[in-house]
Amino acid sequence: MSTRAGFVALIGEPNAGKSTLTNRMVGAKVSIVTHKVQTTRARIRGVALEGESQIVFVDTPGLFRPRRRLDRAMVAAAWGGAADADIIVLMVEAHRGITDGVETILEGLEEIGQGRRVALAINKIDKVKSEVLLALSEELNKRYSFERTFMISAEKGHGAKDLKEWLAAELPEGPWLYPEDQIADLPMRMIAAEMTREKLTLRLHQELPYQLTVETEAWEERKDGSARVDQMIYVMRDGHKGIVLGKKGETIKAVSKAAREELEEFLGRRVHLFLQVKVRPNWLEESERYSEMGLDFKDGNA
Ligand SMILES: Nc1nc2c(ncn2[C@@H]2O[C@H](COP(=O)(O)OP(=O)(O)OP(=O)(O)O)[C@@H](O)[C@H]2O)c(=O)[nH]1
Ligand SMILES: [Mg+2]
Repeated sequence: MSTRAGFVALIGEPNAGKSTLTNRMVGAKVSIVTHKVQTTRARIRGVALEGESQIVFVDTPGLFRPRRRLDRAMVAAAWGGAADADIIVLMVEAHRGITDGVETILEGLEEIGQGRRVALAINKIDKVKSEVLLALSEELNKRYSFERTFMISAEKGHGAKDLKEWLAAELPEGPWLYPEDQIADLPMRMIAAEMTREKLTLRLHQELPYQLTVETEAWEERKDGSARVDQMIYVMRDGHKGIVLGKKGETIKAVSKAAREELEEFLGRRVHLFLQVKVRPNWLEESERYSEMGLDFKDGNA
């Protein structure tokens, strides 16, 4: 039997459920998920197996109208992910339908989709009635000629198997791209930083998550089998530092505990996690911050 392998880029508006679907397909949490928009900042590759096929899911940042440098770098990373993929899957939220944002993505697909295979996945079908779904599917297929349409719930799992089997059968024949047991293509220190950023995002109010970034500064393997991990949280203002720390350090303590527990589960061993907060008013304009995130600083040029 011959093997198949290739890249499947998941694109869509912020919050469409791209990371949720990536994790479901991989069967492990490789990409962070929150209820807030613009959670994913760079391309995260998650590796899934289906029969003789290895499907490399490329989870991308949401596509939106970029205003700041970070926005532009994120959007460039998302379209870049689509351009490099064997198959593009556009994810649209069932209950939101064809928003202005979706319209803009459809326009972008006219160019990026040329000569590429593009499928549609209407997500969050658990939130709407079937009549709504059929009408939305028809309307979207009028606007763009998708090769296939899937109705899914990335969170609950409906339709995910169908989509996975289809992708597995459609990828090009060829040897697998990663070892059989690899589930993500992202350095462990970056995965660990993302876990902390997720916990921070879940705890802090709306605007702040965008204003911070997390970097793993040191990773030390200890003789007893545990790891010591030191991370820096960069914020832009003094006031933000206070918010991240919380009253009597309560917030950062809770974040640290939650992130450590997740990291321990992922690694299957003990972790000592140390978090620090630094005010860095200009971090959004520092190229080193972008390379740490896995983004190209130059992509953010206006
Ligand atoms: N009800 C429902 N919620 C979902 C489903 N899929 C994802 N969600 C929720 O939608 C929110 C956003 O999910 P993410 O996976 O982070 O979305 P994303 O597209 O990666 O978002 P960005 O990284 O910001 O671009 C989270 O609260 C998920 O739990 C679904 O099928 N049904
Ligand atoms: Mg995401």
